[in-house]
Amino acid sequence: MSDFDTAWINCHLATMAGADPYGAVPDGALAVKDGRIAWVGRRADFSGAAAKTVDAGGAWITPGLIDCHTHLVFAGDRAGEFELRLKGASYEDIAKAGGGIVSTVKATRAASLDELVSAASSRLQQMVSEGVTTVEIKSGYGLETAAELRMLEAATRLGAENNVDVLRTFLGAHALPPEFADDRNGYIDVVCSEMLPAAVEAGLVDAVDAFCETIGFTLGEVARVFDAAKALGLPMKLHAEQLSDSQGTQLAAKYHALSADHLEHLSQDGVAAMAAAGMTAVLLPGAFYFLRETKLPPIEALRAAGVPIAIASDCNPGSSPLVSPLLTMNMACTLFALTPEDALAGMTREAAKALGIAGDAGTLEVGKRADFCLWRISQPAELSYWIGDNPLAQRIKNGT
Ligand code: DI6
Ligand code: FE
Repeated sequence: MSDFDTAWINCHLATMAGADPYGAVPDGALAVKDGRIAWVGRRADFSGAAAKTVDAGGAWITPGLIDCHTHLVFAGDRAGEFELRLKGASYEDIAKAGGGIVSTVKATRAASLDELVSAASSRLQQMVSEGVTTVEIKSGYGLETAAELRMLEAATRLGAENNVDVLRTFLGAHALPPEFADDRNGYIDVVCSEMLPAAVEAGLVDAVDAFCETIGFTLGEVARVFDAAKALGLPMKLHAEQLSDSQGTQLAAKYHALSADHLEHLSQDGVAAMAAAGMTAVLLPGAFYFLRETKLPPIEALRAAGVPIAIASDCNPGSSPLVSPLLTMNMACTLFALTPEDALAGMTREAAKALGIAGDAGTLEVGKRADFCLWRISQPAELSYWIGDNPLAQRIKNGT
């Protein structure tokens, strides 16, 4: 009987754990058993028998990348709105004129489950080809029970068909659907007492999110959604302070949400609330870039308060048509001045915290899922450095 199923040698490890930069172990070894990491450390210290030993050819091994905030499932695109914005219309103007999220809702409602899966598959495969092993996918373009369930079913199928862990977030409170234009309360009623319970009943929900914004939902409306989530025992996340300081973060902190996401307009008060509640900040440089924002999230204040900072693609058709985790890391460095080490942590260890799966993923540590990537690079900073290159040599999911 072998101690391990497979061992990787002739590699350097960026474990993203421990005190050293990148948790680096030069000339390391990594072994897996039953889909979990069973040994990690210096090759010189490695002992035990492996059924199979892989010479990694000097590759760097990192944890599998985790994209912790995406709207990957949707139909159609909004390239026309991109053109309008470049002619002077703002994202908010377009939303108020009945375009924006609502126009993707029309396309998504009209799409079948197969169509949703097939449109999202190519986006997911791009992410996987750059080392993604876990992805969060939100609903929120259905905004009626059947279509929200269909989106969440599509997300579930995408995970199974592409060998990726998918976490599904219910985002019924993403935008007000046109048929409820004069009845905001009525829509929140449906979200809380019909859509969310039906999605939970179908086993399709891992967390609940909402869009707290002037063009989204108010603090009171979000609180109703969070009360419903809490009653069902679901963790919460919030799109907060993206376009204005609506103080959604403080509300999310009261509910001990896992994360608040976007945060360009976050105040010092909001930072303190996040720290006190043990929340993770999810920064989305793709949306900042694509909406040509100029107000930066308060990165120094978040760091000083010890708030973990994750980064994600926010892949969606309106504000961030971004399907590249490596470009997301590059943008986090160039636009938000994260270090390459923080960017990699943001797509691994801290992203796991934002999803509540830190016990299981995000670092190379014994006991965690054997999800990792082998890269043809000479130092880990290269992962954030190249623009449009993909040095992935191999992606290992659950040990194979
Ligand atoms: N904020 C965003 O950036 C995405 N959703 C949200 O609440 C954009 C979604 C879209 O424009 O389709
Ligand atoms: Fe988003």
